[in-house]
Amino acid sequence: MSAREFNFDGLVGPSHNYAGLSFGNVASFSNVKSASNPKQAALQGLAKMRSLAARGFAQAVMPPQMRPDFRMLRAVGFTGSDADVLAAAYKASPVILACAWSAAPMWTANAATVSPSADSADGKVHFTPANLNNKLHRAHERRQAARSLRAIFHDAARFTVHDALPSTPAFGDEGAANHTRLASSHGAAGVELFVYGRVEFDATAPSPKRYPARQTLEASQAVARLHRLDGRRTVFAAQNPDVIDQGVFHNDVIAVGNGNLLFYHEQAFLDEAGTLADLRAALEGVQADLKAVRVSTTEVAVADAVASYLFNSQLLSKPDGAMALVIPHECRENPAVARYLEGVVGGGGPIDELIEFDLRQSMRNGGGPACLRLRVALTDQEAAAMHQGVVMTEDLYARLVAWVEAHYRDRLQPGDLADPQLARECAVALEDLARILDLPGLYDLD
Ligand code: SUG
Repeated sequence: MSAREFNFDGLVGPSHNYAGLSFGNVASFSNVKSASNPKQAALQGLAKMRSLAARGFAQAVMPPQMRPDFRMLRAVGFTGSDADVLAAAYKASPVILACAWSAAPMWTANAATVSPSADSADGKVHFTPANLNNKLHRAHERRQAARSLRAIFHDAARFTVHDALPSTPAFGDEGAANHTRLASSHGAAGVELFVYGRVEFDATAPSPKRYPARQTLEASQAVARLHRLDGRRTVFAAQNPDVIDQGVFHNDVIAVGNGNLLFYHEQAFLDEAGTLADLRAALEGVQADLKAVRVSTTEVAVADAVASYLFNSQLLSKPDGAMALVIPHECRENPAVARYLEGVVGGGGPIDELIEFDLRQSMRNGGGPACLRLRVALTDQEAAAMHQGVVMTEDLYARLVAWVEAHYRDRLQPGDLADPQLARECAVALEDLARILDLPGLYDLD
């Protein structure tokens, strides 16, 4: 069946800031409390969307979430008017206040796990919003993530948006950042690879020592069940705990797949040979061959992969069958990675083009090109059935740039998060955005 992969990029929200909230994410910790530029962040993300859409790649936008999350602040005991709540939270716990303001929903690879209709037993596209249990600033994203997905994929005959998994450590789920689909084409039945960092109910399973493993095997298995995947075409692989301890907090920081290609670092998996063998065996069932592009530690050290986000790139299928690799500027600035990439293009391999973007505002919080997008493979009929107001066009791009210019600040520092005026600006901006995207009920404004 003819299908395309839509990339839903997160539109960076007006409260983008550096609060150092993600223990285990090196960039988030290194840039804590530096000043951010939300306007530039949003424009950088929009420039990427526009450019890929102009190249003919199917591109859509995922709206930001309403911040601050007053519901969360009130649930933990801050009372009074909105201004009182902000002042009290700032005084008692600036870090909780920062969590309520976080613009982290911009990294839509963590919004949900998505299985296309070609993979599910009921022929529907399945979405499970990630519960993001591991971090307070992300654990409150699931509500609006489900609401936004249901607004966009409202046709229940074709799409199922599940509730997030139970919010408990056993089911820690980070969405598509730990999930890759391999198939001969976007419309063909494929193999879904779920990568987990720890096993809740097996104390003997290896787990990281320094940084948290955010995804559990139990969560990955639950998502596969919900999505009605075929066990013969589903692979569960353990992430190498040593790389989690080196800052690889999601598998998409060290591996990426597209089509039948898996581009990965030799240290990505706990059992490299076993993972590849499982993928090969599963792919045989759909008459596809695995193409594995393995990067060795001598070519690129894990620290360089983490600093440059080489693997947090997007692999995009082009009409001629080759693939483009979408990378951040940081890849060119890292000597080992730049050297490696010189050999990739023109080397006769499946990747014949590099597309580079300036995403520094996001990168400083540990979010690269692949973090910023949620992949949704859709048949032509499914694409026609989703809400059209989020599809990136030149017209939508122009309207969103004007919207950002009108509503966003170009500098935010920690102290600004106590400012009730900023909260009002964000609310006005998002209400206006809902109109632009033609999604009037997008936000729950009670
Ligand atoms: O969850 N950073 C995000 C980055 C998410 C990247 N996503 C993928 N790899 N798919 C995180 O660690 C930093 C927020 C702060 O520190 O203010 C943050 O949440």
